[in-house]
Amino acid sequence: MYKVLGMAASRALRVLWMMEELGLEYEHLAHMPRSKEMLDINPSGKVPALLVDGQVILDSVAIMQFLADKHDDLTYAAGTVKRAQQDSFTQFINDEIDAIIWCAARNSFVLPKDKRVPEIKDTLKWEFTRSMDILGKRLGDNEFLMGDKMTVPDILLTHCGGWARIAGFEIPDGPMRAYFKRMIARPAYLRAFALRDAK
Ligand SMILES: N[C@@H](CCC(=O)N[C@@H](CS)C(=O)NCC(=O)O)C(=O)O
Repeated sequence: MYKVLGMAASRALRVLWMMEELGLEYEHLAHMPRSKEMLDINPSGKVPALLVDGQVILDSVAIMQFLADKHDDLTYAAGTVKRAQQDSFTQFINDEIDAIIWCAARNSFVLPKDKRVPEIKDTLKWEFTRSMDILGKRLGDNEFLMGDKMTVPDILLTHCGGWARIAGFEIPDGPMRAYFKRMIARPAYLRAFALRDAK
């Protein structure tokens, strides 16, 4: 059985949501970042990690894409143009959304106090709005980023949207706000989100 390591109030939520969308059996071990359990399998101590067949996979996007490929769902097949377009969303979201919110978090509470540059947050908010605008244009009238089919970057982006709101970033009114509202109403998301309260 799959084991998902990492507390749900973290990027582990992406993996838990993926498990729920795919209807997979898994065990959730809600370890904290930098806990002994995480440091034992990941020198950075970061979450999430997936244990499968006695092997460790690190990084939420690698885990999500592995599960999608393995179970042939929520993805286009490798080597197709559609898959390249799907991956282009994944890369954009990692570069232009996740990286921005993560930079804000690092400069708020992750880095040692004397290494933080709190003034950077205004620039990050400006960049975030610009990224949302670009994604809104790419989304257009589609239900999902890739059109009618939900894929890995939808989970990545929706997770980032919730994280951004908690971190004080404004989701501009318009297509992206409506998209996030639709996505977080999905039963699989709600089941994964409820794991945030689990011990
Ligand atoms: N790119 C990695 C980032 C993992 C990451 O930074 N996780 C955070 C929690 S969401 C963490 O463990 N932070 C602890 C630290 O930076 O020391 C992924 O997507 O899994």
